[in-house]
Amino acid sequence: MNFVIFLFLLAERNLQIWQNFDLYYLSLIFDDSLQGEAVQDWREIVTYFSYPIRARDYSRWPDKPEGWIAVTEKYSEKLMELACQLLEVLSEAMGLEKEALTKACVDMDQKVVVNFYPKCPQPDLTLGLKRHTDPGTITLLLQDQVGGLQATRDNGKTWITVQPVEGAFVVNLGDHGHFLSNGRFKNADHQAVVNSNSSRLSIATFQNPAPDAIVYPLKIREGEKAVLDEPMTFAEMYRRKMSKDIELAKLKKLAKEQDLQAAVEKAKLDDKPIEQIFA
Ligand SMILES: O=C(O)CCC(=O)C(=O)O
Ligand SMILES: [Fe+2]
Repeated sequence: MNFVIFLFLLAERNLQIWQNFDLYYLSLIFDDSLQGEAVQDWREIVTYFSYPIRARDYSRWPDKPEGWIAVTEKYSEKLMELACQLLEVLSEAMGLEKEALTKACVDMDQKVVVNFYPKCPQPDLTLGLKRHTDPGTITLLLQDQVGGLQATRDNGKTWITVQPVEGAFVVNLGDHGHFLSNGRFKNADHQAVVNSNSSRLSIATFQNPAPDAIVYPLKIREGEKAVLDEPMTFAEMYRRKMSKDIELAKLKKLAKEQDLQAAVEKAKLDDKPIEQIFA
């Protein structure tokens, strides 16, 4: 069975798979979804770590439906190979030896996230997944034919829909890839929109460096400034990103509350009944 259909059936039927995940996974989900946000993402996810193999905890992998583990193992292995090949090409494009980027990852981690975006009755009011950049080195995304992924190159002025292509992966560079290339390879902002006609499924495979891998540009060309002030571990880079994102989310929430408060105050002055403000 086609892997996407396989996963799609799982998600569509909302099978026991969700129940097989325990608190450990739930905490990861909450870690990813920025608790400070005023609006939550319109998506459900299943996530697991597939590399390094020694860190796999099969007791936490779902055993239903039959075949899940074997298909998932194969998929993870093939995607690890593909990601390493892509990193070789990118290393060469930077004028470095083929292994430069994979070596900088020390021992590459892989995390697979299955995103399920249910149909949304009012898609204009929400997003399946809010605007973000991926933190890791490179991401390979498989999406079904529904479409909803958008990316921007101009800081959000124009969003481009990434049309699904049957059998093709969307490849995007994460923050780590951006830093290692000294900003030559962009970590494009992206988001996922939802729609009222169909649910949507995508599978993101994140290739990340080991937590203690050092993050710093591998090559700084003449006349360029380093995009980072100092080398740091990937764990530290991730921690800083998360705290910045949480701060931003809190500020957005506050601004929204203040807008609401201002509207209430104004309505009081205009003597408008409160029900009309929220109508
Ligand atoms: O579902 C998509 O199209 C985007 C998923 C994504 O960006 C992510 O999981 O980080
Ligand atoms: Fe992403």
